[in-house]
Amino acid sequence: MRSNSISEIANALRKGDDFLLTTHVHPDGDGIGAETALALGLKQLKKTVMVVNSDPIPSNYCFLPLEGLFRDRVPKHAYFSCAVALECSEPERLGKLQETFRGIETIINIDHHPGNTWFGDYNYVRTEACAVGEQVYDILKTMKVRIDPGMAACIYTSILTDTGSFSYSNTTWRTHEIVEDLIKLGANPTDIYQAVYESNSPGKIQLLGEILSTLSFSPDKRVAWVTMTRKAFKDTHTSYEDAEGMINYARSIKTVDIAISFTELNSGKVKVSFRSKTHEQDVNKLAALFNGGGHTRASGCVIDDTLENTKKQVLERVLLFMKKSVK
Ligand SMILES: [Mn+2]
Repeated sequence: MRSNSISEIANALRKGDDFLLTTHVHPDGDGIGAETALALGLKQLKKTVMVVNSDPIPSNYCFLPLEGLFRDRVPKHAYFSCAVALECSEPERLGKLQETFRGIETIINIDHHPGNTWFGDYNYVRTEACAVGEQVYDILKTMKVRIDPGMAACIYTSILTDTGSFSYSNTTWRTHEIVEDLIKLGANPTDIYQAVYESNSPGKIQLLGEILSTLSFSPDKRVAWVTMTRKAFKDTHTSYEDAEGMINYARSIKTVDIAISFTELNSGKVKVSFRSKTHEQDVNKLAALFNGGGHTRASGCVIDDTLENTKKQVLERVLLFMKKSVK
């Protein structure tokens, strides 16, 4: 399968009239920034647009110009000629929206994950894009949309969050070239950084304390893991979204090559996230052992077992994996 060209995607978007946009379950900064920027761009082109996500938007992204675009769920008799999935590597990532997508004639799949399953009628998959927000920027430019300050803030947020504030290896000259343009177009780096990273609730920082107190290591200290129990969320009045990024504290330790977080979900299943420091430790392969996926340096899976059993089986496999990866 080949990715459609950017002009083919632009043409498909021009042809559509009634759009449904979404991103993956538990939406992150990239997905929210990308869907909002694209929705505003399509509105400028006089299209009818609705954005519906499977899960709520974390409060630190509510400063974005979301108003009038989002609905909590798809209205019963709503009609859409075209649906766009942003940052979804496979239909399962659509969550509650999966059913609605089945009934829509044209599906456009825009993503940068290497494991994308090409489920769209049109697929724009570019693994070299640092964020889906970068892909949306290119699409809007191709469609000659005027990027206003609100849209610039959305795309900036996508790129800021998906590059770890311009620190991950997906940060390139092109990232900075786009960001230069976004700042010229009205995105404010200080305001956006403060809204995204310095607007924490007291409970979120208490949750961080709870999570860090569970930090554990392999004997050689190359693997570190944290555990997030349902009790920790309950005690601090926080939710799953508040734990986003906390795994990075484990990865930030000098000796650590692979960081893992185990999160007890409300469903009783356990979400396992993997982060690695270098491309030499391909955690996408690790997640694939448990029917998950993602990127080389960030991946995850969900395991239907108790927290204790999940930790035991995952840690056993990870330690084996580390042995194999020693040259
Ligand atoms: Mn992304």
